Amino acid sequence: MTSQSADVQLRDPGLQAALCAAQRVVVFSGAGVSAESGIATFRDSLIGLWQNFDPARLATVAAFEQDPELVWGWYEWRRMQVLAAQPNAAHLAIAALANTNLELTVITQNVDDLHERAGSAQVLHLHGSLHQPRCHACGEAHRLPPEAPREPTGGRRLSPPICAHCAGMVRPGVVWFGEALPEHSLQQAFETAADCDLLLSVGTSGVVYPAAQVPEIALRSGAAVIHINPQRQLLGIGREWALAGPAAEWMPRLVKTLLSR
Ligand code: BV8
Ligand code: ZN
Repeated sequence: MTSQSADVQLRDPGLQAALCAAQRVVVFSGAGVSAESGIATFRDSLIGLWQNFDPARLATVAAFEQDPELVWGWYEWRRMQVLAAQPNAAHLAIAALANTNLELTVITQNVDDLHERAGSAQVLHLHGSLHQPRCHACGEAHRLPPEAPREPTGGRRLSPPICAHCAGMVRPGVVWFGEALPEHSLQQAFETAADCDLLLSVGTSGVVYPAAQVPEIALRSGAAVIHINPQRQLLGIGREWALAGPAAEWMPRLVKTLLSR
């Protein structure tokens, strides 16, 4: 994205008016916001060792029950990626929005903690977290050792830990396909989307439901929605704009505009 094209896109009068009027802002993020931190997005998270697996098939209860070592190994590989990563300029810009008089809610589909490590507090995680494993049998929270797991032997398989409470298998603390999202978080996400006047949708393909309803709810409630994504995608409802390009370039620009109003 050249800065000239960015300036032209930002000068859109409707977009400028929406940024000027914003008071209740929602940031809704997907895997693309962490792409520039080196975290593979969900649809391309099968790089290297994992090339022959379909994430939607690995991210299920059935896959874990059928092959717990493969699934636990995959999540530990992803958790190691996150531990080795740093928040990027997009995470930092979003965190800076909290230090303004805006009412800000950060809602993420991501299971990493890069928003929190950038300084965003109270992030609504709709799909759980890599850092909150729990027992698959009794639900007891499990504390992972701070050090990285011993390198998976075949670079792929790793035995899940055993629950200290009931000796059941520990599973990743994420929401798998076919599992319900945390009810309170989803309800709060829908309510803030319906009440906001600006929603920034950052780095999501918008294909996973019910989370993908969040920008739709905002648009139908009259909010302005700005999609930040190299792949242009508009829902075609109400007041929306697509800023084509990487989040780490667009978010600092957008936040600078919001802060200099
Ligand atoms: C459920 C955790 C029912 C695990 C994930 C309608 C209504 C309800 C459900 C459904 C429905 N239709 C279908 C369903 C079923 C299903 C679903 O949505 N399937 C899809 C595939 C069609 N939904 C479910 O199963 C949900 N559960 O409905 O339960 C129920 C109810 C009651 C009781 C019991 C059951 C559960 C869904 C949650 C699944 N878990 N994650 C894990 O991470 O392993 S979802 C997974 O995909 C990730 O969390 C991710 O957040 C999510 C969405 O992906 P994105 O974040 O958008 O990432 P993606 O890679 O797709 O796209 C990245 C984007 O970034 C791209 O657009 C790219 O262009 C862009 N990008 C790249 N680089 C950059 C960038 N953008 C900016 N800057 C860059 N540099
Ligand atoms: Zn247990």
